[in-house]
Amino acid sequence: MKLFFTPLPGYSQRVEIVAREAGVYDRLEIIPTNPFESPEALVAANPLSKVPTLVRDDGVPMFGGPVIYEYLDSFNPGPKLFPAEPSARWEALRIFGLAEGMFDAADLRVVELRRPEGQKSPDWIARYQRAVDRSLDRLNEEAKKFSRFHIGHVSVAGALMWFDYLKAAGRGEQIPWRPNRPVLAAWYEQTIKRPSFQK
Ligand SMILES: N[C@@H](CCC(=O)N[C@@H](CS)C(=O)NCC(=O)O)C(=O)O
Repeated sequence: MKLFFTPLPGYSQRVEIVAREAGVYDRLEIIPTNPFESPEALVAANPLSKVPTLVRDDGVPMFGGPVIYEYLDSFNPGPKLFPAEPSARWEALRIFGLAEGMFDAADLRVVELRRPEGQKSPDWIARYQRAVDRSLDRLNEEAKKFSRFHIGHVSVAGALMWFDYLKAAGRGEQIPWRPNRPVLAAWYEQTIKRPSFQK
């Protein structure tokens, strides 16, 4: 399987985590790609020119993180990240929806911050920032009830990992998510001990 992947942590890192949880990481051929340059091979596979994009062994492209995660999870011999039992599934998808939306808002904020001076929109940067902050507050509440590991948790922890990376990168793009969110912070410290995150 070919994975169009940006070498910078972000969307693609969560694909790696799901692939490791499902035991199929070694089957991925990783193609470092900058989606903003719309390279021919990416656009041929995905007209959206976005990463992540996965091309299956039979040549069929899968568009976007959520579909790729569920496809990779279908190979998972153990407990699935996408549970089959309806109430567990809805709970996982509910958290997944919030975390993916938070990630998208954080990504768009960084994209906006990296635009040339004069083209940046302070209003949009502030709007994305507020969406991220509210989502973090909600996730701190939701984390009180987090139990069996599922796809929503991959998405939440993957986002927090990326926020830590932004801080370490020191480009002024950091999202200080820990203050006043002790439940989320404690859950995160436990979660990243999983081998799929450590690698
Ligand atoms: N939620 C989607 C969003 C994908 C996404 O927006 N990826 C960004 C990563 S920076 C991208 O490829 N942007 C390029 C563009 O929007 O042209 C997913 O997980 O697939």
